[in-house]
This record gives sequence, structure tokens and C-alpha cells, in this order.
Amino acid sequence: MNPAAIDRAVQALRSARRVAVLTGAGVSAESGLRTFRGATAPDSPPDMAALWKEFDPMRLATPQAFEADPAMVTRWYDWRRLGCLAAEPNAGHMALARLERWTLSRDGAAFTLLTQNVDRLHQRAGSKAVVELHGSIIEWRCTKSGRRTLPPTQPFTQFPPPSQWGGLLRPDVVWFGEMLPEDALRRAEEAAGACDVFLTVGTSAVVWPAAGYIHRARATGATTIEVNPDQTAASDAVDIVLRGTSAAVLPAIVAALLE
Ligand code: BV8
Repeated sequence: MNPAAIDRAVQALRSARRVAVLTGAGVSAESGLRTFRGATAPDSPPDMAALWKEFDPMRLATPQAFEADPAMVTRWYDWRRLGCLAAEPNAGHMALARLERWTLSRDGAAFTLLTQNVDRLHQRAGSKAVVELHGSIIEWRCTKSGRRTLPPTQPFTQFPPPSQWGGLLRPDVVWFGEMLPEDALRRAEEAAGACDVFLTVGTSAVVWPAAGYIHRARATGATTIEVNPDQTAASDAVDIVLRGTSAAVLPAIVAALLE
């Protein structure tokens, strides 16, 4: 971890009033949840291979896939749902919740956490202003009524699970080819368009429109900071690159702010 880069990031946050954060699967890697594409935590076990290296997203994360084989898709998502429920927030999640509280303790401040993650670990860590760009795997919704439900913490016993409203239950996530929730798009646009600092953490920055918010923030003059152990599609566009894991870098930033 480059102390000079950390210091530049801390200075940028100290002089900021409006902070926006974008997170991806890498923030949950140190909670034991697999990422989709990029490397996982440096010393992670081999079975932590990226999901899209083992499973085909086009056969699992699209409406067409659900249409073609709802049993297989809901079985796969229930397996991931149970993994998310069993996971615990890590030091990176906790640091982001602490950063939100620190930011909002200052006059005229604003803080928004845009997440692509569907595991709800940010909320369990205490983050409040969370915008779920890609929905949530913890809640499922009826394909007929659109109503949402919080399934029990045990595995479903039937695939696809029937809904009490006459349809099937599907995970309340945004699949490829599906629109992001209107409200999420509005809040994300607002945050990226008005922030002084934009922190992108644990995302390969290849999925749109989420990745676009990094570039949007930069275009409106925000200082952009990337936290990631690896190079990403956004690394060349950001102002400050912090090459390290979120569970190490984020607590270091927060500790320096609280000094
Ligand atoms: C849409 C489902 C409108 C939930 C997911 C331009 C504009 C608009 C759309 C597009 C566009 N170009 C292409 C598109 C289409 C598509 C898209 O982006 N395709 C990509 C692949 C090219 N976008 C869409 O379809 C979106 N919908 O735009 O609607 C529309 C409608 C119709 C027709 C056209 C447009 C919907 C996108 C959402 C898709 N749903 N998942 C689920 O199953 O979870 S995407 C999936 O990828 C997850 O949601 C995930 O969050 C997301 C992004 O992945 P990352 O989070 O970045 O994870 P990844 O593994 O890639 O990277 C992990 C990173 O962590 C790595 O960099 C690694 O180095 C790092 N890391 C590892 N360990 C650590 C770490 N970092 C820190 N600490 C560590 N310890």
C-alpha cells in the first residue's frame, strides 16, 4: 500500500463535502463471497475462483435464462443467497459505514454508497445511504404480481419456488439486459454528478451503466480514487490509485481521517 497515495486520498476526503462511493464484488471477497471476473483476495482458497469463470452468466443472469430454465436459475441463486446470508461484513464494509458517519458529521455534507453487490453486507455493516444498483439476492419477487418477499433463511424446497401470489419467485436482482431500478438510476446520477470525491472500490468497472458513474464524477470535476489489488477498466481514468484490498486500504484511510 503506497503511503503517499493514501495520504493524497485522505487529503481529498478531508476537503470534500459531498462523497460518493461505488462498490463491487471485491468488497465482499474478504467476507468469503466469490467475485465474478477479477482476482479474489490475494491468499484466497482455490475454490474462490471467479463465478463467471465457472458459470456462464448468459445461462444464469439474464431474463432469457430464467425463461428457459427457471429451476436451474433459481437453484443457483438460492445457493448464492444462502452464501450471502452466512457471510459476515468485513473490515472494508465496516470502514465504509464509518466513513459515512465521519463525512456526515461535517456541515453541508452528503454521502451516497452506490453498490453493485446484492448481498446486503453494507447494510449489515451499518451503512445507511445505500443504493442497490443491481437489486438484492436477499429479497425475491413474484413474477406475476411484482410483490417482494423475504424468503426464510433455509433453502427453498421447490425449484422454481412458487409465489403466494400465483406466479414464481425470482431473485430481486437486475439481470443483464434488464433496466436498473428507476430510483437507483436517479440517486446514482445525482450523487455522481454532484460529488467532490468519488471512491470506486472492488469493481472491475466493466458493467454498465454502473461503471459509467466513475467517468461521470470525473467529468464533473470530482477527485476519483480507486481501491483495488488489480488494474481495472477504470484505473487509467482515476486520479488516485490505491493498489490493495478493501479490507486493508479502507480502514487505513478511515484511521488517518480520525487521527
Ligand atoms: C442495462 C446480476 C439497460 C446480479 C449483474 C452500456 C450502457 C448500458 C448497458 C450496457 C452498456 N454496455 C453493455 C451493456 C449491457 C450490460 C453490460 O454492462 N455488459 C457488460 C458485461 C459489458 N449491462 C446491462 O445489461 C445492465 N442493464 O444496462 O439496462 C439496457 C436494457 C436493455 C438493453 C440494453 C441496455 C445490467 C447490468 C447488471 C447485470 N447484473 N449481476 C447478480 O447475479 O449478482 S452484473 C454482475 O457484475 C454483478 O452485479 C456485479 O456486481 C457486477 C459488476 O462486477 P464487479 O462487482 O465489478 O465484480 P468483478 O468480479 O467483475 O470484479 C471484482 C473486482 O474486485 C476485481 O477488479 C478484483 O480485482 C477486485 N477485488 C478482488 N478482491 C478484492 C478486490 N477489491 C478489493 N478488495 C479485495 N479483497
